[in-house]
Amino acid sequence: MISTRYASFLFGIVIASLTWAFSLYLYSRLSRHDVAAAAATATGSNPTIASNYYNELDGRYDSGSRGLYKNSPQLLQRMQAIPIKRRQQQHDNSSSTIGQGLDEIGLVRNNEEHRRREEGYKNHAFNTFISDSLSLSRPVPDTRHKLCRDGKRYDLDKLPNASVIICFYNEHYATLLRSLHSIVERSPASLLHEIVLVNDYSDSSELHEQVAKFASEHFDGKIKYHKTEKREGLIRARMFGARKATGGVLVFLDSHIEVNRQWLEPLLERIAGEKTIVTMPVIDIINADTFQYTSSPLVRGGFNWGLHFKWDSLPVNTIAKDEDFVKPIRSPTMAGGLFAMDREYFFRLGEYDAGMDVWGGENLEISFRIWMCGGSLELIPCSRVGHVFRRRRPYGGLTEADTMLRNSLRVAYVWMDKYKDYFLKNVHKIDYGDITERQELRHRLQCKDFAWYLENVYPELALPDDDEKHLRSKWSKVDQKVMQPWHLRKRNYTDEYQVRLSNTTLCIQSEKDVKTRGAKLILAPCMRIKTQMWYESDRHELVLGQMLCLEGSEKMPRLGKCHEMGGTQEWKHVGSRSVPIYNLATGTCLGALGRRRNTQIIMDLCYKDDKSTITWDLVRSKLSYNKSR
Ligand code: LR7
Ligand code: MN
Repeated sequence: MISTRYASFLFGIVIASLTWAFSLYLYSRLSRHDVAAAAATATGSNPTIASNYYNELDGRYDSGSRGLYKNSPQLLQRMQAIPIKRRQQQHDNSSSTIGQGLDEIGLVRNNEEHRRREEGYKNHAFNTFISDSLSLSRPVPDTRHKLCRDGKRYDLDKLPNASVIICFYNEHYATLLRSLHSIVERSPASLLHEIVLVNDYSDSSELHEQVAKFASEHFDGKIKYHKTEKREGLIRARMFGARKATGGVLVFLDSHIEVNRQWLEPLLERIAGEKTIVTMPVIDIINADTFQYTSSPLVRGGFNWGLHFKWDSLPVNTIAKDEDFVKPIRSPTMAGGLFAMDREYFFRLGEYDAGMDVWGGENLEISFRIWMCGGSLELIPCSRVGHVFRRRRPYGGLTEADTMLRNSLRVAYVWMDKYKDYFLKNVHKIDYGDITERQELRHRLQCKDFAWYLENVYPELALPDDDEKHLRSKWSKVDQKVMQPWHLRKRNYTDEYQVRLSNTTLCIQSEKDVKTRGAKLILAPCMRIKTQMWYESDRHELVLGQMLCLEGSEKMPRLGKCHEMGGTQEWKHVGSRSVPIYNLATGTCLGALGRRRNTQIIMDLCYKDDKSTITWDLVRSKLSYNKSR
C-alpha cells in the first residue's frame, strides 16, 4: 500500500524545523493535559488541589539534559548552517508541510523506513524506529508534585548506597542504553554504587558484544556487566544479579525505562529509616508507539482472583491535602519490575522463588511474602520512573500461559491457604514442581496467614462469595472505600467537525454506525449526520458520536474503544483547511484509495512521490465554529 517515496527537497525543510518544532511542541504538550488529567483524577474529590497540582507542574523540565536527538553529525551540521532566526521563520512558515508541531520524529518517509519500523515492532513490540532517533540523554517532563521539588531535602550522607539491577532478554539496544544513561545522569554519584546489568542469555551475540563494549567504555566502570550461562527467565536472572551486587540497597528496574529527577533519594530515604520497608516509584508511561513520556496518576497495586496484578485507585481520604501527595502510600502488591529493597533483607526474606520460570507471578509472591512476614510495601509518590508499556511480550520461551499459570500455582499453594480455592476452581491444573522449600521458608520466617493479609492489608478486595452486606461491614471497619477509577475521566471536547476530502463533497463516515468497534471508515457524501461528526478531545482524539475513537493502525484506521493512552488514537493537524491528518503512533497520515463515494479510508505516507499530500478540510457547524473563535 505504501509504495511512494518521500520527496527529498522537503526533507531539508522538515529537518530544519525539526528541533524547533519538537521542542516547542514538547513545551506546550508534555506536561499539560496528561498531568492535569492525572492530577485531577488522582485527587478525585478535590478539584482545588488538582488544579494547583496541574498549574505547578506546567512548564517544568529536566534542565540537565543534553538534547532530544541523538547526536547525528548530519543533523547538527544542517542545524548549525542555518541561523537561528531563519530556523524560527522556517518553522513559522512551514504550514504547507505537516512540518511543525507534529513530532515528525515518528514520520515514516519511505518504504525503507517503513520496513525498519515493522521489523522493530516484530522484535520488540515497540517503536524502535523512534527510539533510535531520540537522544540517549533526552529530557523528560518532571512529573513530580511541587512539594517533591521544592519542599524536600535529602541528606545524602545519611542514605545507603544502591546497586541497580537490570536484567534483559533481547532488549532493543538504544532503549537499553537510554535506560542506563538516565540512571547515571539522574542519580547522585555517591548513592549509585553500581549498575548490575544481567544479559539473560539473549539470542544475539552482537548485542552481547555491543553492551559489553559500552559498559567497559562508559561511566567509569559503574556498570558491571554479566551474562547468564543459559536462559533463566527474569526471576532467576534477578537472583543472579542480586548475588553479584554489593550495595546497601538493591533497586530492580526493567530494561526499557527512564528514571525521572531525584528518583532514587526518596526510595532510599524510607529504607534508611526502616529496613523492612520495600519502596516503589510511581511508574510513568513511556508510550510504546511514540515514546512520549507522560505522568501516571497515583494508583496502587492489587490483584484479582485470577491472580492477575491490577491497578487500584487509592482508598478515599488517602489524598486529602497537598502534603498527601508526597507521603508514602501502602500498597497491597507491586507490579513487579521497579522496586528498592535493603540487600540483606532481600536475602533474609528468601530472595525469589527459584522454581518460577520466565515471566509472571513473582510480583504477587514477593508482595504477599513482604506483608505476611513482617515487612511493608510502599509507593513513594516523589519517585518517578517511566516504563515502556507494550501490548504484547515479544518473547516466548515456554508459552506465556504456561509460565504464568505454573508460577501462580506456586504462589497459591505456598501463600494463600484456603483462599487458593477461589483461584484453583477457575484454572486447569498443571505441574507446578516442588514447593517444599518455599513452604519451609514461610514456616521459618513465622509469617502470618493469608486471612490476616486480606483483613489488614487488602480489605478492599471482595471475596467471590462476599455478599453486599458483608462487604459493607468489612469496608466500614477500615474506613476506606474505593474511589472512582481514575480512567473514568470526563472527556473534554474542544471542537467538533466533519472531515471532508479537500476539493470534494465527500466526508469520512463510519462504514457501520457510531458504536460498532472495529468498523472501517469510508468516503460518503457530506451530511451532518451522527456517523460523520467527529469530536476532537483535549487529547487530540477523534471521537465519533462521542463513543468510539479513530484509531490508526498499519493499513487502515478503524473505530476502537477510547484507550486514553495517546499514540494510535492521537491525531495532529495544523489548521483546518487543506491539512494532512497525522497519526502519532503510525507516523502516517489519513488517506483514501480514491475520490469516489464508498472508497476505503486508509493510512498512507504523508508525502507522495509527486510531492502531493492528501489533505482534508475540517468543516465545523456555524454554531461551534462561532463558539470556537
Ligand atoms: O526471560 C526473560 N528474561 C529477562 O531478563 C524475560 C524478560 N527479561 C527481562 C526483560 O528484558 C525486562 O527487562 O525482564 C524484564 C521484565 O520483562 P518485561 O518488560 O517483558 O515484562 P513486563 O514489563 O511486561 O512485566 C511486568 O511483570 C513481570 C512479571 O513477571 C515483571 O515483574 C516485570 O518486571 C514487570 N514490569 C513492571 O512492573 C513495569 C511496570 C509494568 C506494569 C504493570
Ligand atoms: Mn517491562
